[in-house]
Amino acid sequence: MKNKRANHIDEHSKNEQLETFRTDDSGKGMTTNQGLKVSEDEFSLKAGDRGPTLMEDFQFREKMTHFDHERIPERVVHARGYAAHGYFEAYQSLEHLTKAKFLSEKGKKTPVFVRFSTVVGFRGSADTVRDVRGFATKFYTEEGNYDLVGNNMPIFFIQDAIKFPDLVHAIKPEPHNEMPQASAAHDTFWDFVAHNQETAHKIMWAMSDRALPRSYRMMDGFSVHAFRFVNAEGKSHFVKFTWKAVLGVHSLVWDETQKIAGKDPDYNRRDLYEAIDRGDYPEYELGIQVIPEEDEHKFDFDLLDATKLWPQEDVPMEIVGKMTLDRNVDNVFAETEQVAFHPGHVVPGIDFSNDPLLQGRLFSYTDTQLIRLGGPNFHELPINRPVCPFHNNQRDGYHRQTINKGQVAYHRNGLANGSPSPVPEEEGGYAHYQEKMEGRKVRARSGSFEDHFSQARMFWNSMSPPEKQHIIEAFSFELGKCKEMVVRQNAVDMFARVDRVMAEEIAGHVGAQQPDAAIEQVNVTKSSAALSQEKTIKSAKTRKIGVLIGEGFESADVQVVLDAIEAAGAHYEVISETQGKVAGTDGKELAVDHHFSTTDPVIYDALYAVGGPSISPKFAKKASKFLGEAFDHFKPIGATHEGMKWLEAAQMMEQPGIITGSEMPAFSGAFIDAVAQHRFWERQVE
Ligand code: HDE
Repeated sequence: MKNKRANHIDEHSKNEQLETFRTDDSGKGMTTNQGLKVSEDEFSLKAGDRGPTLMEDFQFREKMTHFDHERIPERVVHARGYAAHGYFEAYQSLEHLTKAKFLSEKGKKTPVFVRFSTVVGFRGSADTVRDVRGFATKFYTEEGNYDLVGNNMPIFFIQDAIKFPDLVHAIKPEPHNEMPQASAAHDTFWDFVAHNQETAHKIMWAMSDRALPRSYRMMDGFSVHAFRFVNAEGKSHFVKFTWKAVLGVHSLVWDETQKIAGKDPDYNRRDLYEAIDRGDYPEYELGIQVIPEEDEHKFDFDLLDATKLWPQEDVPMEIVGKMTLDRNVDNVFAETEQVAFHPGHVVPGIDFSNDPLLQGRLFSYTDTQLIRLGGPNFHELPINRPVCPFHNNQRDGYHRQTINKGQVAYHRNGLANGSPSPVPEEEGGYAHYQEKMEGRKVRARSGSFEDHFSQARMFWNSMSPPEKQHIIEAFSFELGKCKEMVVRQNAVDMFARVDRVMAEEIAGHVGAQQPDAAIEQVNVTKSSAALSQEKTIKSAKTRKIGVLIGEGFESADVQVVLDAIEAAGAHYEVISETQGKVAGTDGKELAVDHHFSTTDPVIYDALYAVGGPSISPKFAKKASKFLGEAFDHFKPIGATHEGMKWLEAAQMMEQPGIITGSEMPAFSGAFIDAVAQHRFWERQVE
């Protein structure tokens, strides 16, 4: 126990390590990269003030050369990402399952760095596109870095890594015209889907609301693959990991996401940055699902098949810790862009399964860092350095920073007394789990990987009616964007195996034939409660409310509502005709955050319409437009005073999620409750 404490790494240790690399230029004199003081930085060195620039201008050359080399290749997938620092705290010891020290002690804290991302879009693409989200966590443990490189959906498109380049080529913009950006809604992707039907389950998720997260703070993360836990006795269990967002899982609506992509393409990164900045630290609990090795074949799916999840009804989830993200990066390039994740970065007690998708990833991630980060020393970059010491005989290469002392750089040696020397397993050396292997060398798929539709149907069965409707609308959009009718038809026929009625409706929307009567819908009645977002955690905490307000508002009432918003942990922005200040009945002023054109209803979770006695017709028109859009996106709307008149005129009263009234605090309480509900799907929207 004592020994463990001695090794304890608290959440500040990574921060302290990074501190040596951070630099603050404010108040400093300017120098070149060689430390030479610079006396002038606006003009290049010329022969005469109207003459040609001189070759000897080393200052110009250094500055321009550095600029010319400022870009590195973007990630081939997950190019657009955003990250934050934080820590993980174990709720209990998992020593009975794993040797991993960061999971060995209740209350133990480990620093982490998490990068969220979209998959398909280029680095400058919009945040709110329909896509899977990356959720990659680097734990800086005392035994070395452990990377949990997951997604916000628990399964994947394909079963074998050798198909990954095909999948990505199909979904990326088409090569002949480089369109469309950050979207699966085109022919090559759906052609790939229909010809690779193992994609069925993942497509159901990708067409669902999970692909449109309201916030990185409001989505779960999944390891996707089965890994192994190995304990000190050498006993192995299969394990899947899940990050459960403490704020619950919430999504935007499709129309809204497209508008946000124009109004604020940085929507999700801004949300994360601002939340951390104001102390609303995102939190995720870590869930594990564990299957003893001897039960490997007891399920109606193969544990090694990454297109299958482990239903919680069959394999319960245990919550074992919590991650808190409490610090924004100081520099996006140095940290977020240069971080290098790898599912093969493991610690003793965590090992791999034979999932053929995972096995292929174990090759790909180092390879990709070599091209992206320009050489084999990317582990020395500040963000990638382990917090524990590292020693081996690797030397040289691009951008080497370590200055290794001594003449010896080989193992086994006598001149350096055999050091650095391998560490025995009992002393923490990593030893691979000794799985018994047998079989023929084959290029083949196991028969146990061949059921592509049962879990796709289970997912459909688990959806609430509005969620099902969203899936149908998503398919109709995506297939409707395909130019080739054969591509639409093949997809319709494929998904008739998941649900015939669903496929028929989609066919109707996209002008395809009804699926052939011979196509059989898979016979599965099972559902799993955890798959629907309907019953997720609901809270007004951290929600953003737009307050539409004009001169002469009822100060006392408005203050009650604003106080209630803050008391609920939510936030508001004041929107009025002009920026500056707006004054209420008692002369009290509110600072105006936005006039109508610097913001948009799609940016808010809810609107509170107050108005004012002397607002202009233009104000009323704009406010009504805001309310109409929020209404169409099923958002909570609260209205008091003049605000109610706008709702009356637009015939929006008496609908679910529309809260009106002038009695305080009855109104403010009901409004906050509505904000917590997120959306009112039962609302009648034309
Ligand atoms: Fe990745 N993936 N991937 N992936 N992946 C990359 O590595 C790859 C897969 C995931 O924020 C790349 O550094 C293959 C599944 C995340 O930096 C690359 C296969 C899951 C991130 C790569 C997969 C993921 C990546 C590109 C099929 C969820 C972003 C840049 C066998 C469990 C990490 C990079 C970050 C990034 C390869 C499938 C998650 C090319 C070959 C399944 C979150 O190496």
